Amino acid sequence: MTTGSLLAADLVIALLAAAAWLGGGAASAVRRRPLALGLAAVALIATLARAITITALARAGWWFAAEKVLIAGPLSLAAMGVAGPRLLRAPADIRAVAVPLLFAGYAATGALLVTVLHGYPASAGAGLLAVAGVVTATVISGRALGARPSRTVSRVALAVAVAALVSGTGLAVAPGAAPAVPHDHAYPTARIADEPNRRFTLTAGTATVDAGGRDVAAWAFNGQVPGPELTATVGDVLEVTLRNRDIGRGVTLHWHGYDVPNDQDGVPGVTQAAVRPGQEFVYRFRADQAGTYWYHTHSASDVGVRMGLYGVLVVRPGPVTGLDVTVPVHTLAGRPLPAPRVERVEAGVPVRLRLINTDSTTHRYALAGTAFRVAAIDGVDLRGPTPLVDTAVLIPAGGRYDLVFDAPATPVALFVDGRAVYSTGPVSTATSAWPVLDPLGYGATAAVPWSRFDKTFTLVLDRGLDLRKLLPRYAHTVNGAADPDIPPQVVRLGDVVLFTIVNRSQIVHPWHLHGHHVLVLARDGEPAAGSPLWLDSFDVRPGEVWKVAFRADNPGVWANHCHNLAHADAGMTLHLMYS
Ligand SMILES: [Cu+2]
Repeated sequence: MTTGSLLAADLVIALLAAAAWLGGGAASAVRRRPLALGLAAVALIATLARAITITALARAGWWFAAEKVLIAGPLSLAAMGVAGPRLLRAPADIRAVAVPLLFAGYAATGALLVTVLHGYPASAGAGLLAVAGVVTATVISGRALGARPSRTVSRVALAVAVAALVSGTGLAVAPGAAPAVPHDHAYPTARIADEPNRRFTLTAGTATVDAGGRDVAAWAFNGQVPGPELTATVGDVLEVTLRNRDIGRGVTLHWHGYDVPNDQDGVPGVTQAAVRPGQEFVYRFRADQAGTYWYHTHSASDVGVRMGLYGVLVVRPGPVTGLDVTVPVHTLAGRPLPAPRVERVEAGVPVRLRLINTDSTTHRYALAGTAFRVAAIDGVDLRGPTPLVDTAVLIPAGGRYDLVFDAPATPVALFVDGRAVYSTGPVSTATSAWPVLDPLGYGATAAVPWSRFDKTFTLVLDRGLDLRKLLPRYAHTVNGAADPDIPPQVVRLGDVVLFTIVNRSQIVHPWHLHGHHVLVLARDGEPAAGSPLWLDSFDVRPGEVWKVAFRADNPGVWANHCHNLAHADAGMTLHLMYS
């Protein structure tokens, strides 16, 4: 059983236990004896089963189980201790166990709420708040059912409630002594002085574009979705003038995966001010990395990219040989892009398909009709890629895979989530049952260039209630906090930095660090066993633990966030800062 399914199972069992205790309490209050006893038995079994799931989660990693062991554990023990003996005495009047059963129900509910609303790390405040809630609800129920709670119980309830309030709700991590990320300061640009030889102008504006045969409202660069394809050869100096015609939320250009100098990175409020309607901003950088990349707005990025403000950036090492095709996949107004493309290719021609996922969720790609190799991931060539046949690849949000093959005499077709996107003729192959490539075991290994790390950081990805803003929100959190309250990660130039990224939520988080490619060291304790993987976008699935490392060689303030852009907007963004 994976840790992800254990997390889901634990949640279901916790829900079942809480519902059964509460149902048993309610049934006994109205003297439905068999129903009350039956529900109590279910509750007892579910509570015992939780001991198993919590133990297994603790073995998978303390991050997955901390608040369950420290808060749910004691609350469950109290529930069993109070309700169990009274049930075993089999009282003549079943109503006598109503309050103990309800107490157990409140305890189980409190523990569940701590996991769902608070999560990691466990805090004394959250524990006290849960206990205060349980005691208060029990006292109120007792009064309603005519039981007279002792003065001691009432006093204890009051004391715990006061302690919970005094210690803070614990629903957000205090920012502590970490330095703040500078926002909206003056933005000095140290734009490189070299004379550009590749010039582009991108004008952002509202537009009506064709998406799968239907006109839809979009935000577009130069009136098209995707925007113009920007191409360059290694050594070129690019100059891109961004103009905003009428996008009220502002626009910027972020060069996704391209490790440009910090002041060219296009993060509004951090590396530049957003470009407002009527304004412009000029980006200039040297194309020193070959590979497949893309650009997109980072201003109101969730809605901006979804509405169409993105395009392809390809940097080639030299002149094109053979056929070089870019396939940027996107969902615009619910319709898949690009439109299917069919072209004849002579047998023997070398083909490179540059697959780009510009959506916020994972896509599945299957190339049918030929053997192929994955030549590069996230713009970086793989070492010793071997031929693959009838194998699918999963590309995370923001990620890129380059597939290469020599065109066979028979047609080939690329399917994205079962839809043919590119083909050289008719192909009817069912690809849905194909195995999926695990890039951590693909290609030829090489030694990790570092044996020790100057800085280590752990990022625990979760959900939680964020009360810092005027309106409470159910945020996507890192280490229990949401943007802008997540402390920045401070490194020095030259540091070798290790990230441990833990997903204890129920959803995939495609992780994306700006300005650096990270080397994958291990996933779930298993060392990466294939070609070195230098990634800028990787899916951390529920229950997974990734270890990645990089050398801090690009000074500045860098966004470090989930590339499901709705999650990034809802709190899952922090920053890497050079001291
Ligand atoms: Cu996410």
